Amino acid sequence: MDKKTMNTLETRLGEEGYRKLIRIDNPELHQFIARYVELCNPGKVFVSTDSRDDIKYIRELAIINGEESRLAIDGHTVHFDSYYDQGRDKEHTDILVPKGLDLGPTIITKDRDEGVKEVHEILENIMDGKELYICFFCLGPTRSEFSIPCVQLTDSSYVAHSEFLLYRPGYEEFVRQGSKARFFKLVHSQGELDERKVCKNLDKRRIYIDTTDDIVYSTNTQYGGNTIGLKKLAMRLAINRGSKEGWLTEHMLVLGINGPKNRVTYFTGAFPSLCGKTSTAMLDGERIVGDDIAYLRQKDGEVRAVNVEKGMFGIIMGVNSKDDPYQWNGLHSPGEIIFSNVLVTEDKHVHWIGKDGGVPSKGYNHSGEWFIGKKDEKGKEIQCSHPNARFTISLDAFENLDPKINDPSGVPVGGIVYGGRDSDTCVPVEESFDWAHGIITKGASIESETTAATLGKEGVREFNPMSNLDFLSIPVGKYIQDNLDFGKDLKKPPIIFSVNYFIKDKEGNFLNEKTDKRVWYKWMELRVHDEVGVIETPTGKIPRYEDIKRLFKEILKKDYTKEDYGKQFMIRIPENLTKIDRIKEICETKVSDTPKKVFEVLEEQRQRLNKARERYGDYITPDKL
Ligand code: SPV
Ligand code: MN
Repeated sequence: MDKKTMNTLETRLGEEGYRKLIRIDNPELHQFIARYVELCNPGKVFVSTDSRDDIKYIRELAIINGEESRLAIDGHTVHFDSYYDQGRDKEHTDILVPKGLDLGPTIITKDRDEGVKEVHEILENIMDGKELYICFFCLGPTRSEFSIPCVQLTDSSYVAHSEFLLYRPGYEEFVRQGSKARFFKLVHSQGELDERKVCKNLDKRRIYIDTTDDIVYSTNTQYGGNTIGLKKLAMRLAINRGSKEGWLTEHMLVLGINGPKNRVTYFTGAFPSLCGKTSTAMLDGERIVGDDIAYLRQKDGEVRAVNVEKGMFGIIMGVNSKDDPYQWNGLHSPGEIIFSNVLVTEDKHVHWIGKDGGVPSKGYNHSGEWFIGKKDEKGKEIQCSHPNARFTISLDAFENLDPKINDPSGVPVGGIVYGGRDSDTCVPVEESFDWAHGIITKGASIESETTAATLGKEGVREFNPMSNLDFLSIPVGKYIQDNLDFGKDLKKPPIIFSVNYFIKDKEGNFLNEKTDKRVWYKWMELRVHDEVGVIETPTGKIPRYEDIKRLFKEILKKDYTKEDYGKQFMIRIPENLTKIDRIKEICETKVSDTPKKVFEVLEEQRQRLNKARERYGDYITPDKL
């Protein structure tokens, strides 16, 4: 270690902190920490190892600092973000690019030199008089080829506490990897807080991702999606790294489906935020591995996936005892949970939109003191909780956790599922013809109506390839090509499916119940093993009525009628054709370097749709095919 670095660390970290840090033999890490300690200038520094005591220290500070408050159930706490800091701030989230690098029009970028300069100015002395927490984590299981060590610097005990719930501790992994560690660096400061302990300087909210140096900066924000560095921020770094090395970082759940004869078949699934991803990962009777981010690698001719995380930052809106039994139980048991932006009642219980029981008439929420009918500055009625209110919990709180969660070699992937918020085009479940058809017409063609997970207007149909658009740090065309290439040279590629939980009839009524998805996954499980037949349509392969009817009876104890099947699985030719037009136009105008294969596969699909239309008309029920 050079003298200057050593000097800084010795004086600023204190004896114990210094001793903990130098157990990690990595000069780049030491320099990085010294640099940001000097810049942010905290009053105090705490270096955390993986020990229980260190983690407990941070957890307790979150209460003492007022970033979290205790609730009635043991271990439960609540945290609030500013009323205007309730979702990912896409507008101020930029990939920093060196001069000459163009990521295309759909990815927000900023000149790297300018961005670093700006954020360094914001960070200067930002931690004056505060405590800085230096924490180490590992993305993916430890001792694995998937492992990516990360160091997080933050002055928010809430952020650090959340990360200990969500990620595997990584101090020992850093010690093990020493100077070989190719680690990610995350710098966060919430900046000044007001008396409610929420960010004051939202005008200086910045989230900058520097893929050249593997550093992420986040300032003047608390909302988890903007601050929990290991989540969507490190994800951008991992996408960039994986693209260079031939593996994938996906916005995907990982789920084990129990098949016949005690067989478990693993699926990954990509859905835009607030489109049923967590409730799919928590499917009744199945096994969760992960609910948000997965790394996928090829190994011996098959695809293996890991959950990058070990906890859940889940959406709480709509969680109820009937549809979400595991979450319901987890959220009502003692143990560590951070609720955010929910309603807290006088007796320190929490309530949220869509919870069982009536809405309390008053309480405290992200808007401060709250009562039914309260309106915000713009005259908009404030609901009891924010639609993007969340809970942070470790997955081991759930009885349906798959024992393979920490397997260093991941789980084998039998199927990949893509879905979006689509009210009028795709059938509830459909298999693709092959890898390229699946990647292009199912994954790359996801369109979804926007939700409260991001700041801005809701309900606008947006192009969102693999549900990953918000997190891409490489050109979209390159990303699609990487996905196409990933399926080559596999002995038996995973089967690619699409699902649509949001299909409606002409009158605007949902055609399915939330629980119907249990049947779709059991059907896909059988398809992976080629144990049920299909009906070919112009857009893919759909279930036969008799198989689905049997599964509805077995799993949901429901009589599934031919009429429902006909409505749900009707092929909607006009909507599918206009979707192709939209995707094609976006790929021509907004995506740089779209692979040629995309246009070929879309064109083939168009021809199949046109042919079917000539023969059967615009709306085709499966019995005609
Ligand atoms: C999402 O919005 O997709 C999330 C939560 O999983 S966030 O951390 O905001 O990304
Ligand atoms: Mn997500």
